[in-house]
Amino acid sequence: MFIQCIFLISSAALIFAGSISISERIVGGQPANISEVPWQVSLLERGKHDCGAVIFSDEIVITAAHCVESNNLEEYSVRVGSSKSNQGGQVVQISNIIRHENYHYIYLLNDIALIRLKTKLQLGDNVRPIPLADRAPAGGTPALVSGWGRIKHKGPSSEDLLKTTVNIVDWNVCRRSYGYISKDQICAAASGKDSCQGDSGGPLVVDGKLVGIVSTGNECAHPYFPGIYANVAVLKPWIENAIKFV
Ligand code: 4AZ
Repeated sequence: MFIQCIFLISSAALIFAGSISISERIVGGQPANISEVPWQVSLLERGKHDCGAVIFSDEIVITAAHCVESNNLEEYSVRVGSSKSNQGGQVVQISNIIRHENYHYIYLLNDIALIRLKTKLQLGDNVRPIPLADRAPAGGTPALVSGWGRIKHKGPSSEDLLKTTVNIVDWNVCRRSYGYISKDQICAAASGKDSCQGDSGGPLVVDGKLVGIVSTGNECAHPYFPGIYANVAVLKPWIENAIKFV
């Protein structure tokens, strides 16, 4: 009886501890000032934050293809230079979108798109392009991800910009988690920390270079499933070519 009691109490404690860690298993973010990640963009759909994006130059931003599936350019605009998703900074209309030709909307392969802005961004401390990575960092490398997405799976999103640090996951390890991922994808994870819905299209950064674009994943901060990002080093030739046409 005593043993059973101890067992019951300890398993209740385990369940309790488990539920705490689940409820804390959010993006695990801290507030960020836009000046810390001045390349961060909010992609607006009909005036409301829908996705992240990244400043490539004063007239081109990069986002996830799954963020711009509509061909109606009028639906989209971008907000730059603000830590808030719903106010401040510069809001600019867009004039063109190119999605990757081999974007696959179910598997989210080649989940990348370029957006040309109607008017040039005024660059400054809060509005800066970020260079593209030439190579994917090794597994274990810490990377910074930021955005206004959900603070946990199926949870609310944040009006204030959040950032968190995740570690690049070795490609083969990530492939084993999911069964299949593609070479144009790179994964990152950390306990209780992840990107989530609404962060898509936003930046994953190592050493001041863009290594990933938030793409997808199974839930958010799931212990067995890393976040999946478009692999910028692999997609760089596509980006550099598509810039000529967007
Ligand atoms: C999404 O649905 C999504 N944990 C984005 C990122 C992640 C999961 C889902 C990564 O847009």
